[in-house]
Amino acid sequence: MPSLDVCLSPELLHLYELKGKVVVVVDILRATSSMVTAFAHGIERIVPVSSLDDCLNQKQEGFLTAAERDGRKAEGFDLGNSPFSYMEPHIKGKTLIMTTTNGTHAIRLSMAADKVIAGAFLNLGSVARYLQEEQKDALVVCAGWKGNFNLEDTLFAGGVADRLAETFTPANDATLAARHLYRLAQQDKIAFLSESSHVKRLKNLDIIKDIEYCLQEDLYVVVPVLADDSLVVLEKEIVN
Ligand code: 3SL
Repeated sequence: MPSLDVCLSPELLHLYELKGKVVVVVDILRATSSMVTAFAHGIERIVPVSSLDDCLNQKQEGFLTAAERDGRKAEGFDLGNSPFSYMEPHIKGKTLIMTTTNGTHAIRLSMAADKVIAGAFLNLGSVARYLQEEQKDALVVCAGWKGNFNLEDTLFAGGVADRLAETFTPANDATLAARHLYRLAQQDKIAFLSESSHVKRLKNLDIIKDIEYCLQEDLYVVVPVLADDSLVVLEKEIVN
């Protein structure tokens, strides 16, 4: 039986072997939720980059760009990191260059894995199906916040563990803990996360609707997969 492991922060990634594994990168609030939303609404390709400068250079080449720092849209870019801005018809068929505080960085750090996919509650079922079909050891990499643990990414890791409980072996205590937390939170994630750091941070920016949206499960059938340096989708149902 393949194993399912959880890396609770990108700072711990040096402890994990990525080769031979499928990595699921998650940044529930909000990078990977926005990516999944963008693909579900027809974006063609997302190139995750680490720095604002890299993103700006691509803007000068004519690409659509998105940049977020500390929860806010960075000045001079087309889009920020609200999933609602990825529901607009004008994104269809476009390539997006994207940089966020933690999410895009975590994707770039995971590139040594056999496969890298982007996960969110919005595509939890698709992620679980993908891992099931791959039948390889899997690792959920939680983007966290500036190297710190966060609760919402851990809950997602627990959701993956819960969906795959019959077919994957938990690799260690992080997987077990994540699943326990997910089962505690499952009925009301919003209440469970009400005291969490990033929820408080985003509430201060008055974006509660983003939080509520990102905590919904199985809204989309989409699996964003890294191919070279870009995310593209394998499975998708475009929302009209
Ligand atoms: O850190 C990130 O990558 C972002 O998702 C953070 S925020 O939700 O846009 O504040």
